Amino acid sequence: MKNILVITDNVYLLQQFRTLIKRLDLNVRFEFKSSPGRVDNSLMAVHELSQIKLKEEWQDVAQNYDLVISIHCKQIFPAEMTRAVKCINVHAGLNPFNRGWFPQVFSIINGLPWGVTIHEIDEDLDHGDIIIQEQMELNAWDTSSSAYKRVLDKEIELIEKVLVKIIDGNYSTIKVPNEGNVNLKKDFKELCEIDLNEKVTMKEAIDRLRALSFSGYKNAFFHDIYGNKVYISVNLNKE
Ligand code: 0FX
Repeated sequence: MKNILVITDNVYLLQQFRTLIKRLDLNVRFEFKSSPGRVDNSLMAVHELSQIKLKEEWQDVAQNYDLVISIHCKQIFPAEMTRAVKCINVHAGLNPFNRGWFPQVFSIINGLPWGVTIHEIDEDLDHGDIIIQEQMELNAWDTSSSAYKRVLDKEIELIEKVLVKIIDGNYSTIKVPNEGNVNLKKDFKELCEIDLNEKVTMKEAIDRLRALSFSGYKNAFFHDIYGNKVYISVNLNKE
């Protein structure tokens, strides 16, 4: 029986994935782990998750598992590990466009295509050969939040399409057509600081603010003349 390690730092996706594999009733042993400090301790217990530090434990992983699936694992996979065991990434972006951090945020701003990609993991971020991908629409009324909600279910939909093939090693891939572009956490942080004197079009202003609007997070901010830090987010409503 094959041993598969699923590493995820996203509890919603973990639940959806567990529901899916129960329904598919696969003859496979799954283990679930998360990155240190990424999931609340109480949730770790509820979801029977244990932690893994890939930098320190990658050799054990390579020895003990036939396949590793990252479903929003925040750790970079060590290159040695990706060479020693097949590693697959489920990514909420359309490689090679806006690889890396929060793809929907950057796609709202730069207009590059967005969607879901499931790919083999190589040494570079969101880069390996593509197993399946699907472009998704970004509407003029989307915020980062509304787009993100849609993409999670699309990820599960695509996982369902290819999971058995991936487990059986019976899938084909396509090479990434070019290197595309990569955004890092620091690029997101830079976007958050709004310069009140910057001259932009209304479209650029609205796009920037909706790209940084995500319920539960304080992202975009400016400083008023007294030095107060003021957070800003927007709501958009289609008639
Ligand atoms: O797990 P994830 O959905 O995705 C991130 C990267 O974008 C992705 O490329 C990588 N494969 C994955 C392992 O990590 O990120 P998250 O759960 O931290 O955030 C989900 C959304 O929440 C994000 O798309 C935008 C929003 N958010 C999150 C943070 C932490 C904000 O708007 N502000 C924030 O400070």
